[in-house]
Amino acid sequence: MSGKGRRRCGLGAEILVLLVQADDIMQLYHHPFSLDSQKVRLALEEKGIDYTSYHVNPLTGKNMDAFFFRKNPSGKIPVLQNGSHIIYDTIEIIQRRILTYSKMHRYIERIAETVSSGGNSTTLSSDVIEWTHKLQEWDSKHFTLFHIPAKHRLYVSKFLRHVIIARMAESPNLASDYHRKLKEAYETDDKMKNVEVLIQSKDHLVKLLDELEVKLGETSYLGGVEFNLANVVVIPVLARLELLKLEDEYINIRPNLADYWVVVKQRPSYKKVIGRYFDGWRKRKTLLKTWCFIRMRSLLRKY
Ligand SMILES: N[C@@H](CCC(=O)N[C@@H](CS)C(=O)NCC(=O)O)C(=O)O
Repeated sequence: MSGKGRRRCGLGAEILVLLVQADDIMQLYHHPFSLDSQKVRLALEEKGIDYTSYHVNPLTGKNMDAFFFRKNPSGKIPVLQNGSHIIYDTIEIIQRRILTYSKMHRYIERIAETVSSGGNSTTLSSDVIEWTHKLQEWDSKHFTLFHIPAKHRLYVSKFLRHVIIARMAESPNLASDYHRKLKEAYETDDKMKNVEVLIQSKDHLVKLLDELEVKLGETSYLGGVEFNLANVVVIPVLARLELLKLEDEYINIRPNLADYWVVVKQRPSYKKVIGRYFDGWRKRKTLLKTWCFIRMRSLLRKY
């Protein structure tokens, strides 16, 4: 689903919505560029959970808009809103939603045997919890930034600083949050000068991938012989490596991981959440759209 819009879901989730949600459908603020957004969307797609989708592009500074900042003063995505309840911790979003869904699914199964969820597990396995935490600890942000040409990285970072200052002027009541964000932007620029940050992030990644390689030698998917939700936190990491053209260095040298990557890319959830933006020629189109926006706004000084 692109932009704003509501997705129809399978029979299981639809009955779930009718039974459970007399209140609002969840709203997800996310973007295809964001690794954590991809994790959450893959989980929602795999479980057939209905939600309203809003794109918030962090590269064009949309996450700095006051309406979004009021929801999440860290300006980070994804953010899940259910009525007045706002969750912005990725682990909590995945685990909380899965738990709620699974619990309700068991309830529905008791009263209507015909309902099927499209998933294979109704309990949250220890693999999901373990790997969600493990991969969440990996510093994907600095790793990604280190692999973007400095010229482009600095251009975007300067643009974003202007955006923060412009939004701060419009909403002085949020000044302290915007100040924190500005400080964070300068700190990120400083970290890019420290190669030790890259080395640490690389070492951490290699350790995780080595561990995955062993696990995938035991079962076809992480955590079992069938696809389960532990895998939704792995897929975006592999997609990020491919996007950065690092698949030979990190994926293809590990045979089990390479086979796994070919298989999971066939899943409809992958195609919907990642493939439609980044596979083949689409990658160029997706990146170019954002790049042109930033260039134009910078040239016109319209932040
Ligand atoms: N709240 C999240 C953090 C999510 C996060 O770091 N999001 C990134 C994209 S994957 C983001 O929004 N970056 C934009 C920014 O920091 O301005 C968590 O659970 O750790």
